[in-house]
Formats: sequence, structure tokens, C-alpha cells
Amino acid sequence: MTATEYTHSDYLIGLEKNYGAHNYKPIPVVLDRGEGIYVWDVEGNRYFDFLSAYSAVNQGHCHPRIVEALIQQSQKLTLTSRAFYNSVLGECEKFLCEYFGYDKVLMMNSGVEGGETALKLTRKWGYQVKGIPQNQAKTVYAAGNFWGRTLAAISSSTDPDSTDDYGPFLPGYIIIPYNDLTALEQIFQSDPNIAGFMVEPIQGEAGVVVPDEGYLRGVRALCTKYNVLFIADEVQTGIGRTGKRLACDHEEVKPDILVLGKALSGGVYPVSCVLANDEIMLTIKPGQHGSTYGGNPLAAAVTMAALSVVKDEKLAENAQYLGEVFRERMRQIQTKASLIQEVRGKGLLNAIVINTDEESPLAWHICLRLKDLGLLCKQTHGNKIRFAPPLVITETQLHEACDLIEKVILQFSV
Ligand code: IF1
Repeated sequence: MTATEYTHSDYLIGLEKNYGAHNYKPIPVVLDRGEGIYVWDVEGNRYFDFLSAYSAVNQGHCHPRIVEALIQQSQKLTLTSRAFYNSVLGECEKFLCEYFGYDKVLMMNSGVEGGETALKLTRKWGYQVKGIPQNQAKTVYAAGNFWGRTLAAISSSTDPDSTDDYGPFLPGYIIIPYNDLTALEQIFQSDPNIAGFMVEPIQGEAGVVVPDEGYLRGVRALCTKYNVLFIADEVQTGIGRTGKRLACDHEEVKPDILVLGKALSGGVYPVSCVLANDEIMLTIKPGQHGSTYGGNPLAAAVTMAALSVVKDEKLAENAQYLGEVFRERMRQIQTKASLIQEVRGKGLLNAIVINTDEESPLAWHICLRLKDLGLLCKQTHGNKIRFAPPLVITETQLHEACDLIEKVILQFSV
């Protein structure tokens, strides 16, 4: 490699290779700035961001209203621990409960901590309310699920990349097929000690797998019938991403426990939360769960700003409309290129399935070529390419991005 070819990006990639754990294989681009739907690399090249940090940047990069809330609070009070009250948390808790319609909320930091909190609440409720014998509580998950990287989370995973060489796993877990109400009812009928069923309304990591219309209504009905908590993991699908406030809103179902993360803070700060009504939430007593940073004033201030932006700028409505536009564009490309096996998604959480097996590197190469043309995205599970731009994207910008996707797909189709 000659000196002229050795860029600053190469240098920075080298630093990460030499000093960072190798737990990711990133697309080779080094991002330095973000604004709205765009990011720039260290050489100043601009890209459409069609991953949105896995739906954490629904409001667009560095949204001024959210950044302002971060700046103002960060110059006043950032962290007190929950050993004391603080002047922002109560306002945020009220805001969240009214926004999503629950009695109470428990604030954490990462999405997986939200999932763990939901699982602990479910077990507490199982023993204290449902009357399950001690240490017999079971929780059910759908094959293909992804809710984080902790041992509790990967204990429910069916993906070897998440589980290999990490055993032993948490007991009390039952895995059933996704989008299968018969299997769900059968397992509920077979075991009286089931406390909860945690499920993504759309499976993100599995490749944007959208269940049949009516699946969520069926889950709600069966959980009610068999006195099992319906836990919705909306860490990726929530907060406007699928064209509604929550993905569950498409079927007008209300989960017993709602887990949120990612875009809860618009990408400026790690915030997650769990919402539930008193019968469930009050099973955890003082000192029985918590976190150093959970519910800190900075997180609380940023969360209220980030959710206000989603509501005031009608981002869910925009996602609903432009999602239809996007999928129609992808279907038009599909008519010219058999390379696209399937187009699927809801709102601005979409994916195309490339007609190769999961081992083929083709999807990765399509992502690399899209990067060269100025659009960043990432394949998931081999042959699915997820497209998830910030929800602030305009119709004109969306068509510009679709033109690039079309160009690359056709290039790989000859
Ligand atoms: C990585 C995946 C996406 C999530 C759902 C909980 C969590 C996630 C539905 C946990 C997190 C992130 C994790 C991140 C990449 C990304 C991801 F590819 F890993 F699976 F989005 F699909 N529930 N998803 O999607 O939230 O603890 O990360 O805040 O681990 O590489 P977290």
C-alpha cells in the first residue's frame, strides 16, 4: 500500500484492530460526524445512514432539540444514584407512563437490561401473584429472538453465534417457533408454571421477520386466557420505527410488560425502560433491583426531549407513509432483478432477502458497493439486508437512496 493510499480511515481502523476487541466486523468506513439522515467519514465523504444504529437514531443524528436537552442537563446535574431523589426523574416517569399508558416505569440503561428487568418482574409476579412454586417459573421465547448479549439473553437464543461456548445457560426457558399461535397455546396448556412470553412484534436481528396479521392479537388473547404475561420487546420496533408509536399498536394490543430502549434517547445516551401496571411493577420492593445509572437526571432529560421530537415531528406517521413508498420501490427493482427474493417490513424497518443461502458473501458485497456509492447499511443473518433510515427522512431523500439501491442491485444482477 503506497503512502498516498494510506488514509486517516486506514490509520483509525488499524487502531481499533490493534487495541480493540475483535467482537465486530464493521463495514470499512470510519464515521466522524452525523446530522439528520446523513453521516460523514473522516475523509469528508457523506453517506445516507440506512441503519440508524439499529433503530437508535430514529430522530436523526444529533437532533438539536435532544442535544440541547443533553447539554443543559449535563451542565447542571448528571448522576446522583437512586440513593437520593432527583429533580428530573419523576417528571420523566410521569411523561413515559402517560405517553405509553401504564401505571409505572422502571428506568435502566441498555436494552438488554430492560429485558432482564422484564424477566425479573415476570418471575416475581409468577411467584407472588400467579402462585407458581418457588424456582419453578418458566418463560417462553420465540426461535430467532434477539434481546441482547447477557447470559440471560443468550440463554433464549437459537443463534450459534450468540450461544457457542458461552454455556451453561439460565434454566426455566422454553423456545417455540415464532409466528405460531398453535405452538404457543400448546405450551401454555402443557405447563401451569409459565409466567411470561417475551416476543418481538417484528424480529429485527432475525432479518426483519414480520409475523402474520393477527399474530399479536392471538398472543394477547392466549396470554390473557392462560394468565401468562405478554412481554413485548419493542427495543428495536418501538418509538415510531414501524409506522406507529409501538409495533403493537398496529394490532391495537397492549402488552403486560413493555420493554423500550435505543431511540428512547435518540442515540445521544443509553436509556432503556420497562413499563407495567402496579400488579406487576410493585412486586419488586426497595433494594430488590436497580442500577447505578438507571434513571439518572441526564437520561431522564434526554428521554423526554427524544420522545417529544417523535410526537411533535410526527415521525411515526412519516415512517408509515415512506415505508410504503420504500417497499414499492424495492418491489419495482424486484421485477427487474431476481436477486431480490423477498421484500418485507413495516414502516421504515425493512429488509430485502437476497436469493442466496445464508453463507453466501453476496449481501456483504452489496453493502460494500452501496457504501462506495454513499449509502450505509448492513446485512443480517447472511442474506438479508436491513434498511432502516432515520424517521426524519423526506420522500425526495428516500427516492435518492432507492436510486442507489436499484443501481447496485442491477449491477449485481447482470
Ligand atoms: C449488538 C443485533 C439489532 C434488540 C432487541 C434488545 C436489544 C436489541 C429487539 C438489546 C439490540 C442491537 C445490539 C447490537 C446490534 C443490534 C442488533 F444485530 F445485535 F441484533 F438491532 F438487531 N431487543 N440490538 O435489537 O439492546 O442491550 O444492545 O441496548 O449487540 O451488536 P442493547
